[in-house]
Amino acid sequence: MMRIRNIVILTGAGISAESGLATFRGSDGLWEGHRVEDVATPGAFVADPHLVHSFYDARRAQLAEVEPNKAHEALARLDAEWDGELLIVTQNVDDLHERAGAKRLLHMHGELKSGLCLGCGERSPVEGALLDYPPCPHCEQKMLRPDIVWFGEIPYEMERIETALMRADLFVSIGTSGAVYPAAGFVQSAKYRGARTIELNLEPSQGSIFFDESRMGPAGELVPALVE
Ligand code: BV8
Repeated sequence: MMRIRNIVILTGAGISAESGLATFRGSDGLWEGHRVEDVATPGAFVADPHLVHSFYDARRAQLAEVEPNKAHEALARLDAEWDGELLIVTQNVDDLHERAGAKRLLHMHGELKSGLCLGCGERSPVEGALLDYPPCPHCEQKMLRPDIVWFGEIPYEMERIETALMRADLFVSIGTSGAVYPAAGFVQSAKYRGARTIELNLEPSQGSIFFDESRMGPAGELVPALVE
């Protein structure tokens, strides 16, 4: 058995499902209420900023009503105890990983609790609604947009992710459908480097064929079992 030193973990909406946050493509999917084109593209924001702010303001407000689940807590324990390299790359924009205590964490698609100023380009923490048009703390202009990576926009920290994937001995994908790139391609990069690849999901993802092992079931059970 190859010695495992460096781990990359990719998480998607499925890891937050048991906390009560809707996934995107399930029957209760977030996109159900809104067509993707309506809310998660720069064009949508230009066309109807009120709709897009309302969509993200509602999701930001919901964070106060949910808690991290056993899967988030297990990853935070791994983060605290693992003496090799570890990077948790989340596609999620919720704050459940950090609230569970994860430190070596990266939000590649941005965060609900962050705003991006269209005036000065600076990011800043956001707690309340952006529909109230709060002033940017850096430049005072009232031009904050959700700090979310929309379709057609470049995900955050891609170089850092690619470097971690090139060094990984183990790649674990948790609760993602494998529908969105470049995240859906990470398993192939890890495999190319010779990493062991494991998928934990409720059902096979679109990239299941690339994984050495697929374990089907709820993240709240599978992730603690993997970490223990
Ligand atoms: C980019 C915003 C260039 C935040 C999101 C044609 C072919 C290939 C690619 C493209 C193409 N046309 C366009 C593209 C590129 C495009 C893309 O991939 N489109 C897709 C639709 C084809 N990608 C982009 O535009 C990206 N940018 O490519 O830039 C570039 C790239 C690299 C370097 C330089 C330049 C930007 C994509 C980001 C879009 N933003 N979200 C928000 O609003 O929340 S995407 C959104 O969907 C999420 O953020 C998430 O990342 C993504 C996937 O969702 P999942 O997390 O997987 O959730 P989903 O509901 O789909 O699945 C949940 C899974 O969990 C299911 O499998 C389910 O079975 C499982 N599950 C449920 N419950 C549980 C569970 N598992 C375990 N336990 C449970 N209890």
